[in-house]
Amino acid sequence: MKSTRFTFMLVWMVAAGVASAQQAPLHAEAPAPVLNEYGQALSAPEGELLQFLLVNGQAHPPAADGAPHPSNTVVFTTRIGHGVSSDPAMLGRFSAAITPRPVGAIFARVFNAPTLEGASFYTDSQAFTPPQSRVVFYPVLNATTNPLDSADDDGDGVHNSWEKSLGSNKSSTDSDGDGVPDGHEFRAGTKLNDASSFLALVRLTPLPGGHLRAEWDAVPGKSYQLQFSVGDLATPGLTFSNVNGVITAIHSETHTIMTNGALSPVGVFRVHLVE
Ligand SMILES: [Ca+2]
Ligand SMILES: [Ca+2]
Ligand SMILES: [Ca+2]
Repeated sequence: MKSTRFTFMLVWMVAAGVASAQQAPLHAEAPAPVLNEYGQALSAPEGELLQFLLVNGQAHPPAADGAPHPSNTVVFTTRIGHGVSSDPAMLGRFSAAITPRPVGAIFARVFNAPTLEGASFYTDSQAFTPPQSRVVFYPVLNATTNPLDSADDDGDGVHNSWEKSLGSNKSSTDSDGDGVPDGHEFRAGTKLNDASSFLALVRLTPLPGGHLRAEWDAVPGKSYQLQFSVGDLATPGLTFSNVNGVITAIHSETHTIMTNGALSPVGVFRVHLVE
């Protein structure tokens, strides 16, 4: 009789222990700021969308609209910036208590916007299988650089996700109508949705001694080569030669000085983007 009662107690305690482990949330924290597609920490005031999904065999990419693959069920949703202080040092981070505690391997997915409708890029973490013990999941997320929609509807060399990020038109090869195709603006770093922004010479200024200062709208970090050809734009087969060396812009307006340039015959200048 005594022995039977002891057995009953033991079974009850084991069952209670299992129930308690299942109810404990799984804590997850970003070990480093999550960056966006421009390399800056995610910082939307309402927080970018953060999902935890079941691996269930394999972590598949989301659909172009951000919907998860049917086998990767979303088990918990929160936002970047939640669970951490508003200190600037905590930008791009989060802390989450995932409830109910997932059973099986999970991974984290971060979008570059607070909603799927606004998102254009995402990133996935490594897979993590929650153990019974209180171990924190540190998802490695780096940067939202995976395009949700890598198709290029208008064939201008800028895929649909970048067109969405940059605010340009995925159905127009020159979104702002400034005469410079979106693909060229993308490479030059100028704005695809601003007709006043494009790579162009803005000023030629004669200097004392017959020299000529040529100035162009530049994008810091991009490199340029000024070139010159004798003739005019109607001249067939203009032959351009370099004026000075390649210049990497530090400021938005960049210039170089052509020695004796003001004394040269009538000609055409052009600025070549060096990649
Ligand atoms: Ca495009
Ligand atoms: Ca376009
Ligand atoms: Ca433009």
